Amino acid sequence: MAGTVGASALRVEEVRRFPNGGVQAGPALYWDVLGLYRETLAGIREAGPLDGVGIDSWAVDYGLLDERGALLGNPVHYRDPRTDGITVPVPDRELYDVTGLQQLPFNTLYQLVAEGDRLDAAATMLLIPDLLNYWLTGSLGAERTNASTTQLYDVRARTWATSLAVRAGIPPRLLPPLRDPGTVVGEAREPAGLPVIAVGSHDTASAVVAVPASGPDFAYISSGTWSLAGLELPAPELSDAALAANFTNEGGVDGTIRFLRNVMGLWVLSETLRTWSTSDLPGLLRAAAASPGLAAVVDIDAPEFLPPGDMPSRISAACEATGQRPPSSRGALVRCILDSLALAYRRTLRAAAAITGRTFDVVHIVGGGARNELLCRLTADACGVPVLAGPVEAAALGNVLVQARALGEDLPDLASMRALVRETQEVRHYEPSGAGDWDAAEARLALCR
Ligand code: LFR
Repeated sequence: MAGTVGASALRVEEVRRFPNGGVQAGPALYWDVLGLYRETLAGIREAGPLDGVGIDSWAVDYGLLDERGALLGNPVHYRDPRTDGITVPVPDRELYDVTGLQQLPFNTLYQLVAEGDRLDAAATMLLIPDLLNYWLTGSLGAERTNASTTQLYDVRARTWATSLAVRAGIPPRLLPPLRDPGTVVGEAREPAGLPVIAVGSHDTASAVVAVPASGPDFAYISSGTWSLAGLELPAPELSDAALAANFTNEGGVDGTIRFLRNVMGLWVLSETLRTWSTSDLPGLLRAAAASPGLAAVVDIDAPEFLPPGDMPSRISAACEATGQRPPSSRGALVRCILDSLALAYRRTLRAAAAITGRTFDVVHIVGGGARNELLCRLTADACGVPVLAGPVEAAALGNVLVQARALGEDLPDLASMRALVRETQEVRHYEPSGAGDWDAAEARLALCR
């Protein structure tokens, strides 16, 4: 994406798009990281003269480098089952106290433990954006927002949690110096001299920068492959209630905390389309809108929806296991996915508010899911508050806003960045309609848990 930022001006446009997904090769699911690097270089070339470049991506995954800085093996995809059954000799309460992170099987901590003695040959671990930055500039480092997703970062001390790493058997030499979003990583080798800037390199951190909130009482859903649903806090919330509900405290730009939970997201829908070998999303969404609401709901966060595969069969099985009739048409199945997502948003956002003692009077949906009108409408109905949907390209906007500030643009804080997003980007408004008995749907699932 190429972006332009100025007084009353903010724009991003697509320069180059390429597919990115898991590559199953033999027993492991990998990322094609060299392909991503090649496409990144091509994209930078195609964008023409630039003032800077910043990279954000999904979190938790990494490449290992040897002493010379050469890549040791291909980065593994977080949906690979290699962390199944992996544990660390640190009690959950203590782990949470230090890192504030939700337990997800794919946290970097567990992935590194799963590497076993392959770590012996490694000198450095670089998260994906840091790896691409390293290849662009030669500079080694770990951008803080993404480091905070590893479960190896001390969320209060804002340092690597080295003693925790040691107890888990991870050599602290692997953890490179931390860097803040908004600092310069270095100059690209090609095109020579192009400033490479650390942004909120965790895509969710960048997306939340561009949430067009005007007041303090908002909830957000960064909606794409995952739906990251939660609140922005000034400090981590590490209570027993937060731990029990498995909320995460990820580090944001300007020292904020993203108190949220990973909801399984549109991944379940995209895998469904892949299973059906169709790309007719608009047709399926029309059919879903015409199907009866809340006819069947599933716990979309159940672990069986994490790995790639045949989601329609998994959804039917989940309906049967909870005494509900499985959806009998494609439209009804898509409706079940969207109803279940909206129900999970409601559950998650209400829990976030209850645990923190805060309230929200609006839910912002940013990312690709903001385009999904049915999902936005259902979210407003489920949560009982208005939904403001957009911008779709929130992560790219948050990325360029932080770059622009680093390059001298007058955007002193998140509030000024968000005001610029409000002024320049399209946002759609959905009022709750009162449709659907969401309490009953929630009770139906709770009874079966
Ligand atoms: C979203 C995201 C989530 C993270 C997941 C895996 O793209 O970055 O925030 O939990 O991907 O890295």
